[in-house]
Amino acid sequence: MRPSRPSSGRGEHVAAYDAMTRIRAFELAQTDLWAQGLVPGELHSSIGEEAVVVGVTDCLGDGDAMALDHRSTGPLVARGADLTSLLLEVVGSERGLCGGSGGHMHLFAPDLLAASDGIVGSSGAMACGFAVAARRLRPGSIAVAFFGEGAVNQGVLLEAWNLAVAWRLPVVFVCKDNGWSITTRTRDVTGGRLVRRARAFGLRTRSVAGWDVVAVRSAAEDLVTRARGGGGPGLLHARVHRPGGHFAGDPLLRVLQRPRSQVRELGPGVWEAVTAQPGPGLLTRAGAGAGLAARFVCLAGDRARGRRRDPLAVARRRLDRDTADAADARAAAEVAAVLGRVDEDLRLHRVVAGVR
Ligand SMILES: Cc1ncc(C[n+]2csc(CCOP(=O)(O)OP(=O)(O)O)c2C)c(N)n1
Ligand SMILES: [Mg+2]
Repeated sequence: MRPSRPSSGRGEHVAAYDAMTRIRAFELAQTDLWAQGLVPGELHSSIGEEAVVVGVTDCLGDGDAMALDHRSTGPLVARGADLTSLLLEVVGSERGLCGGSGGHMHLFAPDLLAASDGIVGSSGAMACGFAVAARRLRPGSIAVAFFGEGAVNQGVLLEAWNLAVAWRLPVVFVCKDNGWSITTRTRDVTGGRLVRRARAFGLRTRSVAGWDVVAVRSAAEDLVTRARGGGGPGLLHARVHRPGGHFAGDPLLRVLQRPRSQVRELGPGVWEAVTAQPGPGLLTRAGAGAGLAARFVCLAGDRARGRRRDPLAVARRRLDRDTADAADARAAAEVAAVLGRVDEDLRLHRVVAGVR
């Protein structure tokens, strides 16, 4: 996939790449901590969504608000949240952004007008709230809502779309569509077309390849400018590929990546479930098995296509290698320094997790 024709100057390409590689470095660091057992609970990474995050947040200014979903660290990094306090929050430290009570899914940064929530679809309603407040307190400001495509089947999001149109709220809804809702293919549980559904509500819509930051930025700018000027809300639909799957340790990916060990581990349980009596008939069981197999075929296809959909690789093609390498090195150094600062807080975690 070739990047679309750059609509901006070289400086902007460098700045966008800088922002994306910072997010990637931060996300990789927290994924690594999770793998060491140092992050409590699940970890949903935004790796693969960097172009959407940067393309959209680039259009925001002071006074604009962000309502975020369960992949909220990327947008907060992009908007300038303090990385140390963010990482401390992710590991559950009292010194973290929310005193360690939120974790990575419930991050609040009042100074950035940003709030995240793990309830799928809730960011739409939160964004409407932010937009009503903006209209009264910060005229000319807008709110954006980030969510996955699975959220379009949540009533709360549809209510938010309706209210945003009825009240002409300054909101831009940003749907990051990876095609999956955990282990369910979203199209298997979705009637009609997502973008047409949004249009039926009266939202202005734009669809983009979410791995191309230039394309995302241009589409986002159109919707943001319109919303800011009182023209009404919009939906940005961005296709994305997330190589890490739903969350760190994604079971579907584990099976795909390490089939032998996983078959050994999961095989007996699956066999027991298939043969358990009483239960559904043979045909139903065979159908369920075929459905599972089809899901893996689909996932393997997604991953093959996904290799061309890495936002950083796409953005790199607009830069010379030295410039991109220098940006990667700056991001790695910044995140290494942050890791150094949280190290003290991780000592107890290491003892509990039994790692040195
Ligand atoms: C209301 C609600 N139902 C179910 C869940 C459990 N859940 C967490 S993430 C998720 C899938 C979301 O899929 P999508 O919206 O496409 O976002 P993605 O994870 O792909 O970014 C589900 C069902 C939840 N958090 N909230
Ligand atoms: Mg999804």
